[in-house]
Amino acid sequence: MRITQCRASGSEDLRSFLDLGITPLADALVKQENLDTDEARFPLELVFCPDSALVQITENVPADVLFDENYLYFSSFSDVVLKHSREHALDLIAGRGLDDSSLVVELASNDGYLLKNFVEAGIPVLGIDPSPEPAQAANDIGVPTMVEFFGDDLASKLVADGKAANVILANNVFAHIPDINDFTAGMKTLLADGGVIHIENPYVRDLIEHCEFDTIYHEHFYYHSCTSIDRQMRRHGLHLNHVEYFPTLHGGTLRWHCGHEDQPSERVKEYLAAESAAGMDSFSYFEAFADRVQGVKRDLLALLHDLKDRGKTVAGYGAAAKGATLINYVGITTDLMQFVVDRNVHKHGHFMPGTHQPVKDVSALVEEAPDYVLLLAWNFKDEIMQQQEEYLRRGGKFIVPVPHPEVVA
Ligand code: DWN
Repeated sequence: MRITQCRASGSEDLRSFLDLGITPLADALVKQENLDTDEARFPLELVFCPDSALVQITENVPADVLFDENYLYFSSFSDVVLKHSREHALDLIAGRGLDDSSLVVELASNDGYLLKNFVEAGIPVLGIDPSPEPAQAANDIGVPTMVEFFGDDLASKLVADGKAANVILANNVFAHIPDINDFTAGMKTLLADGGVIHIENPYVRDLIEHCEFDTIYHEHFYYHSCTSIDRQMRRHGLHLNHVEYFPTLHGGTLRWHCGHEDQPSERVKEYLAAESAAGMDSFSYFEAFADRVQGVKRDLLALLHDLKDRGKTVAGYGAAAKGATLINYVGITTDLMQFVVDRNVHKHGHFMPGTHQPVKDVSALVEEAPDYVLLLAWNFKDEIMQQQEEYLRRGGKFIVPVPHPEVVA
């Protein structure tokens, strides 16, 4: 269903600046028995709202379609993410003096990758996640997790049950919720006095400036800036008080610190001023993006066709959601890229959405020795290339697709 109003502000002044076509759901890997079944496809188009300063997709794909039992994303398959999460937890435990009287609640807690660090420190936690598979994996490792969608109703029930949160963690979820106002209201309700909310998401400035268009997919409803976060928090009596930047995480990630109090740090003020100076609160900042995206498509297709014409074989690394957007928008069919590998064993035996490359174990890179590997999970380039020293030693080469396609040995 196409929106006619901004999901955050309600404004009808939505300005389109990128259309990636009608694409399958990026995390909906296809099972063997469904290869001949039509996959659900939805328009993938970005609009900008001057009122909320929020970039968002136009399609509301139902959340229970996006995050059902086929949703196979497990955060624990990245050592970088696990290290980043542990450091985050330890900083919070020390910095906020958390103890056994505290409560840490994570919204979209996935497989317990983050909350497990608090459990190990004896700090009470509660995970909330709508996807049954990762939630079961979290419960299996002792991270109490509810299989629920979060919103203001659930927040009210938790508070009535004595579970106001001293810390609310919302990593890679504040982009994923169709009703951002109900979700934000829920955080306001759930947050104990003096508590802190940490929201972590890729930074829209990196998406634009590094042409990371493949990070656009239907489960990412929003693409946030400090300006959009600041305005969204104020809409619900919350405030953006601090921000941290992690340039290598998911292509560039910000962690926004929010709370009941209005105490912005100097860094928040600097980010808001820099975004205003760059024009990120106006449409002109975004309108030329489509031309650059089409340039990447053109150059990547030319590279892959040249390799095919020269009899070279190509595989993909990372059955990532971003990979699905890239191969479907660019049109990377199985004659250009024969298969994809991934460490996530839950994805093996499935096929990529739309183009149907088989997903294999990472060992296939050495066993089948493709001449080139397209880094679909380019955000983990260093971690992956370090793992694949044997493939590289044997002469294999990697291709990084964005910000512009290039072969890296
Ligand atoms: O918001 C989201 C982002 C944070 O992660 C989720 N909704 C969906 C997901 O997007 P993605 O699938 O593009 O994210 P990743 O984490 O870039 O996907 C990486 C893929 O690569 C995973 O399937 C795991 C795999 N992988 C691997 O095979 N070997 C990852 C690493 C680090 C590796 O060494």
